[in-house]
Amino acid sequence: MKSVPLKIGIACFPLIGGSGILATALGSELARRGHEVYFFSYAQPVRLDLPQEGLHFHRVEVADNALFPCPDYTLPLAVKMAEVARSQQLDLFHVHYAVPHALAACLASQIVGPSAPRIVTTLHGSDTTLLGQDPDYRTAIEHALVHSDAVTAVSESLRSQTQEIFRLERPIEVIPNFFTPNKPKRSREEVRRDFGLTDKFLVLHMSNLRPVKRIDLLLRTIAKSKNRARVRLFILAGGPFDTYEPLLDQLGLRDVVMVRQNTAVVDEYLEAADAGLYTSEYESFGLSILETVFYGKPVVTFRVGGIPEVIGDSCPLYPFGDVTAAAAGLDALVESPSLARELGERSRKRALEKFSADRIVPRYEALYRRVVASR
Ligand code: GMT
Repeated sequence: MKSVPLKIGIACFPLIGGSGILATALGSELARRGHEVYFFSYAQPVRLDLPQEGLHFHRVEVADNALFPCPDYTLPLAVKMAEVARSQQLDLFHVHYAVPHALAACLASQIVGPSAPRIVTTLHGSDTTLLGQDPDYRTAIEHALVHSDAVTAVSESLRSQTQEIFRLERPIEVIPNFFTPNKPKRSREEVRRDFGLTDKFLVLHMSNLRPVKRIDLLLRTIAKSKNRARVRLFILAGGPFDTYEPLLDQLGLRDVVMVRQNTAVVDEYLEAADAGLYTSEYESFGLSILETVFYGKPVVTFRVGGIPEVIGDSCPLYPFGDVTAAAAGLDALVESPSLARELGERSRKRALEKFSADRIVPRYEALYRRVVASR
């Protein structure tokens, strides 16, 4: 028997950041599977392709009213979610990142009353690891988690950290992130030719460059590589790079590193790359790492947070901060194209088996059906 499509409201950040990217991919997959999906955010999420059947976007205006001493987003978000929940009779809200989305969902649910949508909250990382320990936010996050109908975390590592920080009595289900590679618009050769990189080993790094990404260690790993003359590091930056300019000069890497800001479409760079380099001190999951291996590229990265769950033993992982070991790992790939190919292919196969949309999206659908049935 064909199951009834659901009406799902998704609240997320619209920026280049793992939680918004995952929420956008999930919404698109759900719409492709016949559900009606309503996005709420202050801007159209960067990877949200509209128009698409079953996908709707509701822009939330940040209230910069002259009456208020500072702008407010949470209340307009809650009001928009409540209005759409009523007019479209939404079955559930799936909110990504607890603050402010889970709080806005709780408030929207109170506004709507007994017929309110169920609430599924997905924790992505810093909403637990940083904000969960911040006394200005902790109580509010705990409230939202207790009042959600289901809470998920993107890795076992984040699940156990959340339990440790909040000591919740409720279960938290681990539903890992997923990714679907797209066919790039330009070929690998074209991109490499444009960069003048035909004979170089292209190392890719994609992140928002926040302090947790440890861009200092990223640059120091490249500086330690024996093969630095053959290597180019390409950084797809979702945040400002200025802070790292002095270090770039200090390490003599000016000609080795290229930075491009705010690139929403990354497929062609992933295809053009030879490996990924990620030196975060913590990642609850590491969606960029998953994206990299989905293109058959090996990664050099540290054994922190949820990264071992993503990579398994398909690539060697290094102790956090050991840039000498990471540089040696990178050198092994530069010096042996067959090793790079083998590790890349092994990681791709593992990613496909464990983190494809077909494997993960049905787990969210099953969870939705459970919470809706428990109304
Ligand atoms: O990594 C970031 O700084 C962005 C952040 C976010 O919430 O958008 O990413 C977190 O969520 C991603 C998607 O689930 C995970 O892949 C990232 O590992 C996680 N970041 C951290 O834990 C630092």
